[in-house]
Amino acid sequence: MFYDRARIEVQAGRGGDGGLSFRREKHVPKGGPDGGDGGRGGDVLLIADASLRDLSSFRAKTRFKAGRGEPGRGTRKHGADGATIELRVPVGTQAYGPDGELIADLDRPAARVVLARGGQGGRGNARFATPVRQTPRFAEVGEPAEQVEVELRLKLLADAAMAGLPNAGKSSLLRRLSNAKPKVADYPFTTLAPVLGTLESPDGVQLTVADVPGLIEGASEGIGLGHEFLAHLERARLLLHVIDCSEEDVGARFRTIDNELALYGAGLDERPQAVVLNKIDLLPEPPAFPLENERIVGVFPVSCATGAGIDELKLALFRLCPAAPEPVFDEAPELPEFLVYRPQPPARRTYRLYRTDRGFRIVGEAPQGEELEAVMRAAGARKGQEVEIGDEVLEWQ
Ligand SMILES: Nc1nc2c(ncn2[C@@H]2O[C@H](COP(=O)(O)OP(=O)(O)OP(=O)(O)O)[C@@H](O)[C@H]2O)c(=O)[nH]1
Ligand SMILES: [Mg+2]
Repeated sequence: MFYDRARIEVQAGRGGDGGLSFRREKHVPKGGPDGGDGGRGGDVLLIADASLRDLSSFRAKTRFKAGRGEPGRGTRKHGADGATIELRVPVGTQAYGPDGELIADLDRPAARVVLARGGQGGRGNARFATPVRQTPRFAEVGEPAEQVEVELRLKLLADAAMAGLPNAGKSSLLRRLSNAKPKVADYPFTTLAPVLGTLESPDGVQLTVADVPGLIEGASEGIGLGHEFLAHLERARLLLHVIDCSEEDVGARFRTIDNELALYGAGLDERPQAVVLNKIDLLPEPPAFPLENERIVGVFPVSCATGAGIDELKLALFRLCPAAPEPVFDEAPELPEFLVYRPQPPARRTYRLYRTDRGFRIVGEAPQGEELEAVMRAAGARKGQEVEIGDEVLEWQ
């Protein structure tokens, strides 16, 4: 099986609390504050890994939780940062947020994005000592962590992708054109999962071509196998529309597929198509293609059985899919910027939360109601502890 979708739940680590501690030395009854800062919570990252083929690694496990920051301790010891989690996904993976919004597009090897950011550690009480406040009996609570549910969708990145009815000879063509060896058989729906092949021109230019399961009428509405895989055509620069020309009415069969591409949307109805008239060995002479259409950038009669027309098609592919230009750096090379979309930065908090020796203190615009409860729960408030908000002191229930 080929897994091109996965739903995962990720949680970053909460920041460690600041330490609340006073120096203890022999013969010194009460030393100054020495609580260190809490460690940062770990992030959850997605990283594009060119060695992965699909998202099957998320079949077994779908929940990921990064490490929390350790609390700060006495003698100004900084708490350790929480462990970050790196989730590896194939190149071409897109991440969608809870409302279906695109969060990130990992469209090249080593692209990385932070899905959930760990909380900052709280400051220890050593940081709050001033000449007038020599014994601060409070320390900052670590920030809560982000948590998000993400849908991962793999959309193959290929220069050209095959489109066509079952049995047209798409897999046979990929075998002829590239190094890939997809299964070929004389029944429809032989290909059940997309296959990528690479072809190389004599001067070393590489192209990737995707073989995608056959499409049938209604594919755009979910009929047959093709629909699930139409997404893999979305990012191809060129469609190789393969037609078995030994059968009747080549034009009608072209239109059936073309119509499904248009109904699917996502720009497939505007994508240039190279029409491949396959199986010419079964005809006395190559047929003419009856349609004129500005999206058709070429018509190629071929036989995957004999190899006729294949070299011409290969040459045309290199012409039709020019290599993407290398990025040019005028000045010092910039650091690569892979991230396309960023998750919203966490809203600036309107308050600060401190731990005191009797409970907690909130300074600034305190949250209310359920939000307050959630914040206090995350901070680890226990029944009976004091929560000081402005001039008010509550007993936590
Ligand atoms: N005579 C002849 N037969 C061909 C040619 N190309 C493919 N075939 C045969 O057509 C049948 C289907 O070929 P496939 O390459 O599996 O077709 P496909 O489009 O990948 O089919 P699906 O994966 O089912 O969508 C096989 O029996 C092939 O041997 C050709 O040029 N001439
Ligand atoms: Mg096939």
